[in-house]
Formats: sequence, structure tokens, C-alpha cells
Amino acid sequence: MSAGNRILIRGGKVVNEDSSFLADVYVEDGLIQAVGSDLSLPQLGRVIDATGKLVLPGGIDTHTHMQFPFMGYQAVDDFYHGTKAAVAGGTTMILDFVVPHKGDSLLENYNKWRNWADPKVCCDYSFHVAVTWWSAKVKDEMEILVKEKGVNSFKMFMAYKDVFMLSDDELYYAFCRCKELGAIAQVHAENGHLIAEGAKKILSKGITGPEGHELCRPEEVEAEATQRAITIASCINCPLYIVHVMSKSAANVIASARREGKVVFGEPIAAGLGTDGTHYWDEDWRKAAGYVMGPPLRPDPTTPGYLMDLLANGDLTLTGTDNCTFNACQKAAGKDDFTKIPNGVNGVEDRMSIIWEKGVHSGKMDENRFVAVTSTNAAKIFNLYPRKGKIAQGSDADIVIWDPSAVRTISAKTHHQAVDFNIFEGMVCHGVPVVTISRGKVVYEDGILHVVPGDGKHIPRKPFAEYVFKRIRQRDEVCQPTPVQRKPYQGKVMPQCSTATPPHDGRDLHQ
Ligand code: DUC
Ligand code: ZN
Ligand code: ZN
Repeated sequence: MSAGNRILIRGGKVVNEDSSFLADVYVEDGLIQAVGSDLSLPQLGRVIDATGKLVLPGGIDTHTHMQFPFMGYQAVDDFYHGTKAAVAGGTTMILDFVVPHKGDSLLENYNKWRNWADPKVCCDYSFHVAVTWWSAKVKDEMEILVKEKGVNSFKMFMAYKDVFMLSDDELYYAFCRCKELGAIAQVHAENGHLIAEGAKKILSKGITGPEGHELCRPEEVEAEATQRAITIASCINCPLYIVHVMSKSAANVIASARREGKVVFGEPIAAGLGTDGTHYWDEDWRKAAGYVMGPPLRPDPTTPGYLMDLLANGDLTLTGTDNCTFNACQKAAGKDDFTKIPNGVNGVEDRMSIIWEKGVHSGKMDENRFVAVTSTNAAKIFNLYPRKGKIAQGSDADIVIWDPSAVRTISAKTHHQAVDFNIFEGMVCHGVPVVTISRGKVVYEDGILHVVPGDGKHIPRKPFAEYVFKRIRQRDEVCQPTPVQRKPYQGKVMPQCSTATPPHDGRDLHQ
């Protein structure tokens, strides 16, 4: 056995979601073997001094789209560049999306995405699968994905009309299937019909620039869909996960649903927590287009702070990035028409620093809540806990040594992503990952990457995560409606009139 398999992290403060304590951490063969005082290396190995630093579970980014073929272009951060950047930022696992076209097999696409990812990933990963159409085949393939392929989450789009969008009845069927299989239903919550009509209206006013992207999908379009998805899920007692919560109004809808006891989780993203939609009005077209994503960032500059408040107090649960990056020459497809700008922004590298800066450094959340929203809650919802999201004996050695007092300035010039733009350009962040360990290997240290493409592993996930389904199961058992016991009606029943239902007269009620 080589000494490279053994690492002793000495003198740091271990931070989990529920406690912080001074301890050494001993790692061997990819696992945390011991957490305790005054540990020593049993044999040859490496000692890393973490005095004055925090020892955190590696970040889990719940929402990425590496090399996603979308709107005519392929996202430039592929599974190699994307996961390399992830570990440089302290993230040791990503959850990416398989997104089949309407009519296409979910399974074939799952295999295609696996073939893209497996040889390239530099950290562990897993897949959500999008349900973009509905049929018996889709229903059957969802079962195979859950039972044989380790998928326990499916994403349904309420936007991207005619491309990925499902109708309300299809959402209902998909949610029912998710619940049956013990998978979590996720939604991209925006009203696709209103966006399509809004885009025509804004273009007809001669507004063709990136500001049109926000103007045609204001925040009530997101809030309405969020409420609708929650209503549909609630009718079937199905747990629901709202991806990329971008507005105050959508966040408020989720907060009140949670107060009513609904099993719903909201995922804000680094972009929405770290910057805002005022940039769509920037006079530099390229800069404005760099922020185009769906749902859009909001022009109300108090939005990021508000979303962070809700993330700190538990109304919102965990964080991703929606990392889906396009270079200037790809964004330029929409230079004369904002509807053609490929949607997507960066975040996978900077998420941890942004949340530390705006959440912990600002005093809104403590280091334990930071761990909860950057890894532990993701691990619990997607049934990876305590293998991931915890520093404890037996957990995977996905660890970040974090220097809370170090400072870095974010820039596209120095980031590790393939994209030529960074939406957080110039932002100064306290909280810097100094060492990242991915399943027991140092993959990043003092600014230097030591990654090997293909070293990351696909992590299968089991259905029926307790954190999500315990309440659902109990409600199904005890909260069923029962019929009122009555004596049968004994009176007369009037015969039905033959013209009770007027015949359809062929009029189109939508004219
Ligand atoms: N939104 C984006 O901005 N990009 C990828 C897909 C999505 O929903
Ligand atoms: Zn989405
Ligand atoms: Zn997305």
C-alpha cells in the first residue's frame, strides 16, 4: 500500500452541520478512518497542518449542466473542465442533468451522458434525469433508472415551450410516478406559455437586447409556476424540489408552503445569491448577455440578500449553481434577438466562496449552516448521507480545508472554468479553499490542481430518502379521507332530462 493513500489532517476545526470541534482527521483508502484528538499516522503517510483552518465536508453542487447541448450550442465547461473547476472551489461532487429531447429514450440518454462523463470527471458525480415528455415508455424507463441505474431524482420543466415543457396533466403523472418510485420530483418553475407570449410582445416593441430576456419573464411568471407545481404535488402528497429559485416572490411561495407543512425544498443558486439582474441593462452587449439564464436574475438589487436570508433561516434548503456556460461567440447567436442567446452562467467554482462571503462573512449564517446548505442537506435529500456531507468515521474522504480569513478576487482571468466570462468578476471573497481532498486524494492544494480525468466516480443513489419520504409515508398512512357513514337515501330520484348537457356547437371558445 502506498503512503499516498494515507493523510492525517492535523489541528483543524472540524465543521459539520450540527457542531464544530477541534479534531484531527485520518484518511486512508478514500475513507475517513478516524476523527479525534491527537491522532497519529499508523504508517507512512502525509500530514497536512490545518491549524487555524476549518475542515469541512466537500461541497455538493446539486445543479450543473456540463457540456449540455442547448439552444444550438454545447456548454463549454465539459465534465473535465467543470469538475476541475469544482474542486478548485471546494466542491467534491456534482449532480448533473441528463436531458432527453421530447420523444427520446431516457435510458439511452442516460447511457450517452454516462459515456460523456465517466472518462472526464475529476470528482464524484451523479445524475438527475429530465422528463420532457410523457408516455408508457417514459413511465417504464423511470422505473429502470431508479431500480437499476441509481437515479432518485427527475426534473420536469414548466418552461421552454415545445422543447422541454410538460403540461399540467403530464406534471401530475410524472409526480405520481416519482412518488411511487421514491424519487424526488424537481421542477424548473416558470410559466412557459407566458414567456413565449411575453417574448413576442417585447420583441414587437423593438427591444432585442438582453434586458428583453428579463422583461418577458418577470418574477410573477416564476412565482405562478412555483405555486402551481406545489399545488399539483400537494394534491398527491408528493415531495417537491424547486430548482434555481431566483426571485423573492418564488422564494416567498416556497416559504409559505413550508409553513403550511408541505414537503417542499427550494434551491437557490450561486448566481442568484451573488449577483443580480441589473446587468441586463448594461450598455456592453457581451457583458449583459453573459448574465442571461433561465429563470433570469432579478433587477431588484435586494434579491440576493433576501434569498440569502431565507437560506439562512431554513425557508430555502440547499444550493446549486445551474452551471451551464457559453462563450461570447456562442452568446452572440442572440446579438439581434435575446431569445436566441444560449441560457446559462457559471458558478461551480465560486459557489462556496460566494455563500461564505454573502452568508457567513456577512453574519447571516454560521459555519454549521454553511455546511448544511453547501453539502449536508443535498446529501440527505438525494440519499447520499452520511457517505457524503459529513466529516465522520466511515464517510467518503471528500474534504475541504477552508481558510476563513484568506481573501481572493474572482476573475475570468484566473478561474479554472473553460468559459471566457465570470458573472462574479471582481468580487472579493473571504473564505478560500486551500486544500481539496476527493475520496482520499489531494486534488487541489495552494492554487495547484492535481486532478486526473476519470478519477471521479458515478455515485448511484437509492430511492426513498428518509429525509424526504418519512413524512410522506406517514401522511399516506394516517391522513386518508374516509367516507361519511350514512343511511341510504330513500326518496325519489328525478329522471334525467335528455337535453341536460348542451351539444358542442363547434365554436372555438379561444377565438
Ligand atoms: N437554465 C439555464 O440558464 N441553462 C440551462 C437550463 C436552464 O434551465
Ligand atoms: Zn432549469
Ligand atoms: Zn438547470
